Amino acid sequence: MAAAAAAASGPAGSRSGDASAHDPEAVAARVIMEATASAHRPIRTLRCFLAVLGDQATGKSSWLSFLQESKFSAGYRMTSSPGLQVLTVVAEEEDAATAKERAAAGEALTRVEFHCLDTQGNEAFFPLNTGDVVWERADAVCLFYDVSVRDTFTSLSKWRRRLSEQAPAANDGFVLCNKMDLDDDMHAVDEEEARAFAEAQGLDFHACSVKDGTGVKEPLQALAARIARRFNETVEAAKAAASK
Ligand SMILES: Nc1nc2c(ncn2[C@@H]2O[C@H](COP(=O)(O)OP(=O)(O)OP(=O)(O)O)[C@@H](O)[C@H]2O)c(=O)[nH]1
Ligand SMILES: [Mg+2]
Repeated sequence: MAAAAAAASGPAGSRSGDASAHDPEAVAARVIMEATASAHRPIRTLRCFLAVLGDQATGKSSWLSFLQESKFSAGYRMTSSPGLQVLTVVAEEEDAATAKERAAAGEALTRVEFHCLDTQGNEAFFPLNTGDVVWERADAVCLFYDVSVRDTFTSLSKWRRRLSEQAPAANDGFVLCNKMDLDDDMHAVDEEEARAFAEAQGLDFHACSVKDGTGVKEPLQALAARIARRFNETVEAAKAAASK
């Protein structure tokens, strides 16, 4: 049965610049270890605070609702203050053979608990109070834009800067281009340009349509896999260092 062996004391998984990242005890302290209810494999849960940022009406809240409820609601209700939504994603392993090997060795399956901060795109609600705990805890960022409104893309540097000022550790994440269901002649941002921007920011690039459900889950799946991989590498490096 499930038994929490260590409560998480803070965000985990995506903080690559953290000096404690190579200290196995510090890493373990940030992880909720569970002797799992699953009959097959123990499950390790990592936690990541993800700030979802972007201009007004780009689809941030719709995306998070879709991930939670698997449905799209066409109405627009403006977000006026940040709200947290928790989504758990199992980190897929590199390939089926590796997964099988790890399962046979009794190694834990990793899942990432994303604490997603749905923010307000409307400038009327800025600046935030400094010391906003939720922003400061961000480990990763999702920069959202609407493919049919160029200004929402050009704003992304501003959103990144705004987050970096409050959460310098939020150096992982992705750019998410939304509303890909709209006709090509409405597309105001070239994908290559957006990919180059994401790369320059050290972020992944994904495109989706929350409206038709295309590409909606992939960004978090990819981020979860990266966080899990980094965690495993950190643990392996610590083990290797300890055995020297
Ligand atoms: N065509 C289309 N419309 C979408 C898509 N995703 C969201 N919308 C619509 O875009 C509008 C804004 O969506 P929201 O999710 O509220 O936008 P937001 O980014 O949370 O906006 P703020 O809370 O003001 O920052 C709504 O009318 C949605 O129905 C999509 O993939 N395609
Ligand atoms: Mg919103």
